[in-house]
Amino acid sequence: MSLRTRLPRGRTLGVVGAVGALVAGGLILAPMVSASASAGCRVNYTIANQWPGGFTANVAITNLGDPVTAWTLGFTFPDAGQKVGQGWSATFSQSGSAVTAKSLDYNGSLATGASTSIGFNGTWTSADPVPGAFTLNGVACTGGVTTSPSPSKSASSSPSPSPSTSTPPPPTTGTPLGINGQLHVCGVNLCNQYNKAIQLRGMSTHGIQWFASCYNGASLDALANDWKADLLRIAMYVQEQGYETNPAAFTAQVNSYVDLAEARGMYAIIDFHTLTPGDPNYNLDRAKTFFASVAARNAAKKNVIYEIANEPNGVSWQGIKSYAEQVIPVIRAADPDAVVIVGTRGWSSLGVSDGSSETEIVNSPVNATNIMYAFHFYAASHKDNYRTTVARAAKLLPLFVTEFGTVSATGGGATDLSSTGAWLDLLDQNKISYANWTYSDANESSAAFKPGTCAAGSYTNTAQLTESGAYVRNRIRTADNFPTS
Ligand code: IDC
Repeated sequence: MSLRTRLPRGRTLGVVGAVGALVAGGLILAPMVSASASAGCRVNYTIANQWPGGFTANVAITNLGDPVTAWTLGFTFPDAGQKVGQGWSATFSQSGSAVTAKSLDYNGSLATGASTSIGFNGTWTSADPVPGAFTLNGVACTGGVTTSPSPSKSASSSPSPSPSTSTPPPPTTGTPLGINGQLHVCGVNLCNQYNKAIQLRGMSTHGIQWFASCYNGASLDALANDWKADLLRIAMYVQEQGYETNPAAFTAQVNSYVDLAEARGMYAIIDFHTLTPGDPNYNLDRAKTFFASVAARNAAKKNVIYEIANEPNGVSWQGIKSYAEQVIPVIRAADPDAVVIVGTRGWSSLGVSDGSSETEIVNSPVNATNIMYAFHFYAASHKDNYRTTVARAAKLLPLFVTEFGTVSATGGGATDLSSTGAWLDLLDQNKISYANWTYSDANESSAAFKPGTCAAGSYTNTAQLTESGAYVRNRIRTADNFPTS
């Protein structure tokens, strides 16, 4: 087994081995040959959250044996009806009731006594007993398996993707970015630097190739201070006179908006706004070039979230997944800790607009950690059957509503504020973050401002708001109350 091949690594085997074995609980079979390793582990398996049909499990692993540079955790569910869905901080696979979780590059090295945390969302038919037969690199975890009681549903207890987290200092400023700092995905939620689930609420730009006059210091002051928004989504179309026509200029424009948002304490979603054609693979090479550049340039910033494909359409989930699994490593290579959002089938409808559902994602999630899935709606077009899907999927997948409209899917027509209210209540209840289409003065009812507002620079004049803008601003500007402890 793998331990044998990984040792020794310039250490005094006997001493470390003996210590490891002793800590493991004393039941020692002395090493048979000098080249064999001491192995041992302790596991704390916590059901952090549960709901009808599913649960979130956190698994803390402590290496009680010799240092390892990669590990595989094994365990067995009490019955084969229990399934691992999306996992984080490890690569999970399952065969029957047997599960394995393999370490990733950044958390494979575990010194003697060191711990790391992984987790996953699972499905079950009823709240089953915890799994057993835990092994680390094939050796039974004799150091004990403890379980923690399930906390209340609202408690946020999932681990950070980074293996060792120290408690950050208290917030230094009152901005959304100042309070929340670097974000990460925790279970099905977006979590802040205190590992607490948060919801971000903000606005999407219109196409930045058309509405550049709407994005400047004054308009973003209004978004941060008058709207009290947490978030600006930067919609960089790829076609329709967008990125493909001048990659360098559009990359620079996006970066300048990231900086404007950061200076005002707001998060920025860099949206690779693919729309027509709908298969993101058409733009795969452009996406790699673009994201390599913006991820390297913005790696040190804490306010950037990457959205790799706006609205895939006319493409299967497998096609989207393949695209994501090629673009995400490009981002991670430059900016390892940023959250990445993946568009979903049927114009980011979780497949519903194609007659499918979230099940295809749950059954075949993108093989990456620290990611979320996009859901979009237009309130006058997408109603109860979409809401039912989101309410169900929110328990299984980390969702981010990176775009929604109060109007029809054309971006025009009458506002439907009753449907919009039902949607935003659902998102609030599930702490699903959102951005509204659009913070612009486009001549269409989805725009927040009346035509001419951007030329006049009158962003804080509420008489300039459209019906949609007035409604969404009222929803967004209510207090966030971001949790810090
Ligand atoms: C719309 C704009 C409209 C523009 C059109 C084509 O509002 O002015 O002419 O795109 O580029 C989406 C897309 C978003 C659409 C929006 C409204 O992500 O690009 O913007 N919409 O149709 N998905 C569903 C609706």
